[in-house]
Amino acid sequence: MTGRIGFSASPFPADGFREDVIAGLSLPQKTLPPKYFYDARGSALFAAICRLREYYPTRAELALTRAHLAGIARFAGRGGVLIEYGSGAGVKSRLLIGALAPSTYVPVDISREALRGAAAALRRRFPRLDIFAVHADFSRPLKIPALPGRGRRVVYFPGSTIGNLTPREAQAFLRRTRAQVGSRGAMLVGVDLKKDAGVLHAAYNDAKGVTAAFNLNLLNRINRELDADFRLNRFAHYAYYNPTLGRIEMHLVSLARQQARIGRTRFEFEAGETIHTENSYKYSVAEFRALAKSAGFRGEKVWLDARGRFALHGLTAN
Ligand code: AVI
Repeated sequence: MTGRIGFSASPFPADGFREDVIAGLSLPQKTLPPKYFYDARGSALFAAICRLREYYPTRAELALTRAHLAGIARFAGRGGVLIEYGSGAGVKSRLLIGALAPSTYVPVDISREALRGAAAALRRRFPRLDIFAVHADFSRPLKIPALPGRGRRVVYFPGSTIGNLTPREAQAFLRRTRAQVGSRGAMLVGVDLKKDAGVLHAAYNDAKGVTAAFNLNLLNRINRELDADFRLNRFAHYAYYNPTLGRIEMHLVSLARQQARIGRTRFEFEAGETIHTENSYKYSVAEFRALAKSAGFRGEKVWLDARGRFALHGLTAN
């Protein structure tokens, strides 16, 4: 029997790009939300980051998934409903689907194109699998429509994207996920571990300048989509590890005193002033378990890669 394929769109808040950018640049510490990195060029640059020698998280997570696949499948169980936050286009998703043999696979992503592409590719690889793609922004409260599949719900959230939320946002996000999977459900979440600051610094300051291009592309996108006039050669990429807060901070530094216009709104920049574009929190196993506990999950299992750089947490309802 061939699997069914479905597509649903959760009601999207009106496109808030302009409002978010203007609100963020009006704060005392100018800020831009990292979710806007991912236009077509930003997504291509992020894919290039994942292949960089210095950017270890992608390889480390894939290696640990391969090494511990049988244990991960035992924890998550077979034949249930696998919900992935992300399009499911990657090798890790295929490994997991192969090992868990879910009755239904539900990729949730903000990009319609990424979802359609991934669903078509998965359909070829797993012809019997029911795929129910949901076009939605999972960083906001999410209503997944009644699912056709039966069985335990397991949410898969790889890539340490949870690290791009503040701990408070991550707690709220985990709480919503806990409600979504129910009392019998589980979550598999990829989390980057705390480590030597030099290794972290190199991962976000690569020699080829791909991360710099990724960061600056945000201004490019604002120029293109919001009728703005940022001069990209007057801003520079700046990323460092903040040990007190346990996070990489990415900024764009203004190289001169200057103005930029977005539509009719003008913004002033002092020389050396920064726009804070991203946080990437790093958690020890104990820190992340404490966060998960505060959101109603129990950290039941954890798998690490051989070099102890990255963790996949297996959480169950508390
Ligand atoms: C998507 N996210 C987990 C990446 C990270 O490492 O925080 C985004 C990124 N930013 C710069 N390099 C990669």
